[in-house]
Amino acid sequence: MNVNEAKKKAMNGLGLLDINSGVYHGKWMATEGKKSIESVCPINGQILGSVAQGDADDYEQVMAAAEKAFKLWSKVPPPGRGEIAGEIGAELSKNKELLGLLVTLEVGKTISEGAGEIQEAIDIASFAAGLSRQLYGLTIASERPEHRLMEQWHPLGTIGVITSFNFPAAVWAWNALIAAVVGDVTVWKPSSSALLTAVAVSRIANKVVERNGLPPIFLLACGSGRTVGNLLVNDKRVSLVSFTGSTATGRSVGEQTAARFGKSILELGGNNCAVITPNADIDLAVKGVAFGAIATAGQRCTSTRRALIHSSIYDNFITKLTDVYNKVNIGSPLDPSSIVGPLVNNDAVDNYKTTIARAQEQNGRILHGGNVYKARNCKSGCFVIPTIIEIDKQEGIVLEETFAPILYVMKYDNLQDAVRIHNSVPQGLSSAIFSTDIRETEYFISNAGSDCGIVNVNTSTAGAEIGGAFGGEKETGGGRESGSDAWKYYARRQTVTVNYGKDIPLSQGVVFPV
Ligand code: UN1
Repeated sequence: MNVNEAKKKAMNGLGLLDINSGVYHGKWMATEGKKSIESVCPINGQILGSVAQGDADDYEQVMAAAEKAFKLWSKVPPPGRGEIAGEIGAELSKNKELLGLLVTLEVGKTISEGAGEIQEAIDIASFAAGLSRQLYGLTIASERPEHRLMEQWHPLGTIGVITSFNFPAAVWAWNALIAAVVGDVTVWKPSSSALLTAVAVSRIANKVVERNGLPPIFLLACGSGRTVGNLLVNDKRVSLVSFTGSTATGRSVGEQTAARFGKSILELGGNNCAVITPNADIDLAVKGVAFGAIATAGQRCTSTRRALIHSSIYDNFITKLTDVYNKVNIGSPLDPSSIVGPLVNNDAVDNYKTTIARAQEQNGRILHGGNVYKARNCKSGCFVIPTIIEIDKQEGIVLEETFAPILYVMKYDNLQDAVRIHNSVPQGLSSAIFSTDIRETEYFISNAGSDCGIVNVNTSTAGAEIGGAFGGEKETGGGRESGSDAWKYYARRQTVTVNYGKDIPLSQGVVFPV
């Protein structure tokens, strides 16, 4: 399939137009007179369509609708909310192929990864549906006679969800569907590089809401970070801001939200490392590292950016890894044989080049790649060759996250050293150890081991399942989303004490004789 055919199929199938409304507040904002942003296909630079942007007035309308919707939605019993999440999952399933194709066209993921992205949203929908019947609180033993102590979880209100281009549907679903079953409403500000996907997903979710006669609980506010983004972050009506993006922007989102005593979930940069010990199943480790470093052209928060390899197996591992890199097909992600699609835009290509130049200045030796790539029938110039750079010292550019397929490889001699190097970066999202020795793997997942929010044994740093809590430590921001009990971030905990006796005994033995 070429871009034109795919564009026709996805845009027609999903009912997308040349100019689409990017604001939903119970109805779709009229597009006339609004500034619109073009969605550019990173495969060949073709314009896919445009999305009209909201301004400060549109934002106000969205917020007013959100506040009204919350009053009604929070009264719906959670299992009823779960049914809506389930129905959205079913609608996403029906449109999985088309939505996946749109993701491929808009951000350049392979067909398989585009479909996987939508599957991730479908999975979270069924998780949220089940969760809606499991929003448990505790009952705690009271120290006072005839007293009951317990905790319950109430919805927060309006949640701002600011997402990045690289998971343009799944990360919305992680936040919006979990928040919805908790009883919240969400205002989504998607990345300007993935606006059509946001519009398509929002339409599907809102059709379900509308046909059930419910108020608008999934609001959309496409607009620039400077207007809509800033308004959301600084708005006291927004109880929680969930932000996915760079550490630099996330730092300021966190500070501004905290300054108004708002809550935030920050999913920021990763600098994920795989440790390969002498006891590793080398072929499995090679596959795990290659997938982590190359998939999504290295544009996942969880992409493998560093590999620490024991010196006794280093040469063998590198030979096998470069063999895999040599066989990897770079080209249009619409072609099922391509494993590496384009980077999202030309800025990303510039970052790739600058990072490689800086690594070389630091005596990094290129073992594979190092250059942009001219893919057949692809005119965008966004294609790059997955790159392996050997380094001796972890410093400078290696401490930074570059959203590109660049893997730094290093040697180590003992596992304690490897863990020290592994942890000596500012970020703390995902990590992996490849070893068949239980002592090594248990050490790595112990408190003395990886300091990341996610740790993997014999599998890649990338590709987390939705059932676990997703997020990381240090400059990754500390937030948790998706599975496990991450729903608690979207709720306010209330401790309840009930006295059912005829006296009023005080805690801590305090006497108050009145
Ligand atoms: C991200 O890159 O922001 O674990 C999310 C993974 C995906 C999610 C990544 N399930 O790679």
